[in-house]
Order: sequence, then structure tokens, then C-alpha cells
Amino acid sequence: MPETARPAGKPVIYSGIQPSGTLTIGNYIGSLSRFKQLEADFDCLFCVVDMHAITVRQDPAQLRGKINELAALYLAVGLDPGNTILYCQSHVPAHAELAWVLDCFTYMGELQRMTQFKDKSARHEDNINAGLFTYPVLMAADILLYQTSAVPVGADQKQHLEIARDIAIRFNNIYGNVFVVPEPYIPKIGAKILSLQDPSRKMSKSDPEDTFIGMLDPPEVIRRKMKRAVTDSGAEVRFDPDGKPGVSNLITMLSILTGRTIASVEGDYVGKGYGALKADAAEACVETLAPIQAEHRRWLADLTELNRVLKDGADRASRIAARTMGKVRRKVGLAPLN
Ligand code: ATP
Ligand code: LTN
Repeated sequence: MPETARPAGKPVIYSGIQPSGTLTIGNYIGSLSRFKQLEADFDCLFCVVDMHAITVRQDPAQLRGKINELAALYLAVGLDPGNTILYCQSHVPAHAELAWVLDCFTYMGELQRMTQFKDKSARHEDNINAGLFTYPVLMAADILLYQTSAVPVGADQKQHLEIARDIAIRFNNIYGNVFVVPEPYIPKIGAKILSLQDPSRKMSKSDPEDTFIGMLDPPEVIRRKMKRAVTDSGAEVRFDPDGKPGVSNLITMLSILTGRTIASVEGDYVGKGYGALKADAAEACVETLAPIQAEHRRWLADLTELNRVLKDGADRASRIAARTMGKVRRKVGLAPLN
């Protein structure tokens, strides 16, 4: 029988988010909001990638809190843990195990080209550690362990997806059909929501507070941050990402959060100023986030149930991961476990 990389079934979707801060509206638009729609047609695994988060120094107590906070947010957007596998990366040691093997199939030169490594090493000059450098290999292991077909992420992760594909193809060329080669699944609009204070950069949860709308921000904070968002010179509300990046960023958010086209949103502001756009963008965030925040509070009030969900997810993920790991061990020639 020819060897296939995965058993027949629905295609697998995999994604991860770092518990490195409070999720932003950028994380929501670029990733989290899309997960629920995928649940029906795919076998989904969503992960709290806590091992990735420690590539930057974290306060241990705070990190533990952020892990619960993120797990509760995954659930608060409506993911069904009876169907989707929701778990914490460090609960499944196969991630670290496969990452080591894949390290031996990844070249220094490939990792040196990663823009996230360059960015993060510039921002954390005192802690340019080896984990920050091999971060994309751990991400490749996350994805390849589960024979993933598609990975929903924001545009910033495109380069990491390419390296995951290159590693999978390289490994398969040597050992046969071991891994499914994953495809990136990046939204056409909203793949890169920009910082409210510096629209030349993406919105990021590890940046200062006033640069992002947090998914857990109360309404008055959202309104204040939006009011202070940097807009562009001139007064006309027009969608022009190169000439008017700040205004275009607000139009994009408003369009996605209200389910309207960019052109129709733009049309509403003929003859109106930036103030009206900011106020409406703030209200769209408030309205989108209110029910999620309520669900989030409910999940955090029941940590026993939250931990049960994560434990069940880790057990299910471990069983799938063990199949891939067994095959990898055999193919590479590591000592058999018997
Ligand atoms: P950090 O600042 O700690 O690196 P981050 O805000 O970049 O965090 P991640 O945990 O790295 O967030 O990313 C989670 C998901 O959100 C990924 O799929 C990523 O591509 C997506 N994402 C992150 N920032 C944005 C953004 N500004 N716009 C759209 N999608 C985004
Ligand atoms: N590197 C990603 C987070 C991440 C991920 C993954 C995303 C870790 N493992 C696997 C998709 C699939 C980030 O920084 N956003």
C-alpha cells in the first residue's frame, strides 16, 4: 500500500497564538475571528503557544495568567471544545521533540533571513537567545506534527509558513511522504491591522498600550484610544493604504467588523471628517467585543472547566502527535522504543 502522509478524513487546520500579552483587535481580525468559521468543514487544532512566548523574557506568574486568558478567549469566540482541539503547546512534549529533529534539517542561513527574528533581536538586544533564532522551527514542528493542510494566520507569519513548507518538502524528499505540506491561509483584507500610533508598523500585543485596541479593553478605553489614533494629513476620509495609512486602517477595521465593503464604508464619510470615522470605528469595536468579553468572564470564572478542556485537548493532540513522531523516529533511524 502506498504510504500517505495522513489518514483519510477532513483536512486539518492548525493555528497558534502566543500568550505574550492581551490579544488585540489585530489578532482578532487577522486570526481568531476566522477560526469559528472553519470548525464545520475542517478538523481544527488551536494552540496556546506558551513555549514560543518564552523566547522573550516573561514574568512566570503573569505568563500563567495570560495562558488562561488566551485559552478563555479562544472559547469566548465560540469554538466548540467537543469538536475542535484546544490545548497548550507545553502540554504536548512532542512539539519540542520534533523541533529538535527539524533543527537538524534547517539551515542557519534560512533562519537568519527571518524578519521577525531581526525585529525581535533589535527590540530585545540584551536577550538574543537561541530560541528566538530557532522559533520558526518550533512553529514548523507545531504544524507538521498534525499533518496540517492549511494554517490561518496574519500576513506577518507568511515567511514562517514558507520555511515550514521548505522543511517539510526537504524532509519528504529524503524520507518519503512523511509530512503534509501546509498552505498559508491569509485573509485578503485585514491580514495586517496597523498600530494606532504608528501606521507604518503592524498592531502588536507586546507594544505599548496606546498603540492597540485590546480585546478586553472596556468601552471607554476603546473610545479614548481610537480618538487619539494617528491619522493622516488632510481631512478627506479616503481608502488609500499608501497615501493615508492611518485612515485606511480605520476604514479596514470598520469594514471587517461591520461586514460591509470598503467602498460602502468610505461612501458614508463624504463631507465628514476623521472624528466621525474614529467614533464609528470605536463603536464597531465595542459592539463586536462586548459579547466576547462577557463569555470570557464566564470562562475565567470556571478555571476547573477551562483546565479540563485544555487537558482533554492535550490528550487528543498527544495521540495524533505520537503517530507522526513514531514515523519520524523510524525514518530518521533513532533508537526504537521497545
Ligand atoms: P507579539 O507582539 O507578542 O509578537 P502579536 O500581536 O504579533 O504578538 P501573535 O501571537 O504573534 O501576535 O499572533 C497571533 C496571530 O495574530 C497570528 O496569526 C498573527 O499573524 C496574527 N496577527 C498578529 N498581529 C496582527 C495584525 N496586526 N493584523 C492582523 N493579524 C495579526
Ligand atoms: N509564530 C506565530 C504563532 C505560532 C503559530 C504556530 C501560528 C506558533 N506556532 C503554528 C500558526 C501555526 C506568531 O507569532 N503569530
